[in-house]
Amino acid sequence: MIVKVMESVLAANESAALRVRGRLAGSGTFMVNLIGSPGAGKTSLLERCVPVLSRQLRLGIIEGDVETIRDAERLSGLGVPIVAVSTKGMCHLDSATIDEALNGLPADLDLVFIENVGNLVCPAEFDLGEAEKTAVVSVTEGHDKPEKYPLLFRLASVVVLNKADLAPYTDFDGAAFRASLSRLNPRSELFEVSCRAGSGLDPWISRILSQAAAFREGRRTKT
Ligand SMILES: Nc1nc2c(ncn2[C@@H]2O[C@H](COP(=O)(O)OP(=O)(O)O)[C@@H](O)[C@H]2O)c(=O)[nH]1
Ligand SMILES: [Mg+2]
Repeated sequence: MIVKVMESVLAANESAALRVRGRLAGSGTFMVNLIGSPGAGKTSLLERCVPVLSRQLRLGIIEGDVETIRDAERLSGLGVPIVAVSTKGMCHLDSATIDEALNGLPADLDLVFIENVGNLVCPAEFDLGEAEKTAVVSVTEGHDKPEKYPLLFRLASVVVLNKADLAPYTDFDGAAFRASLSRLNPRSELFEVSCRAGSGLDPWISRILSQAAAFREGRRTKT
């Protein structure tokens, strides 16, 4: 019975995700779903990169949070449109919510970032109609996270490994992390960064720029 309920929730989510995907294909808007634990650095990544990306792209942000709109407030000085979604306790965003949130953003954007609710499990299960999922993890969480939360790492085209500045103070095993990642998803691209130091971000920014441009031109090859 519980399985049936879950199936119908996911089926409803899938139909709204199709609607969102069609809508974004029509406007040529590349949408990236950032998924990671609370504290991994999702908002910090946006704080660092949005000022650079918004020089070249028309950009919007959908900020998901369980209770507050603090992250949206943190980003409000960046000069890009933001829709804050408070899920009121729900541990993930769903596609119907994203469809509605997109109504609050300009229709002709090149790029939309979603900061999903901090969680490595449920957000991976819900397709939001995004072009790609990006897992944001940090060295302080431990190198075993891909093995423990495999769905996210199987689905994420991109993994951002943050807090490289703290690596010397942890027992994070980069080789073990990379081995798990390539076993779960050999095609995923890994970017090792420090949002604190501002290091390692340029390759990620360049990739977003080229993917957004290719998406807009409709010639992005499916991964
Ligand atoms: N040392 C260090 N701290 C970071 C880095 N990136 C983010 N933080 C800190 O980690 C905490 C959580 O970051 P936040 O962006 O709010 O994470 P979110 O919950 O995933 O959005 C904040 O105190 C940040 O200042 C980093 O690269 N290095
Ligand atoms: Mg955040």
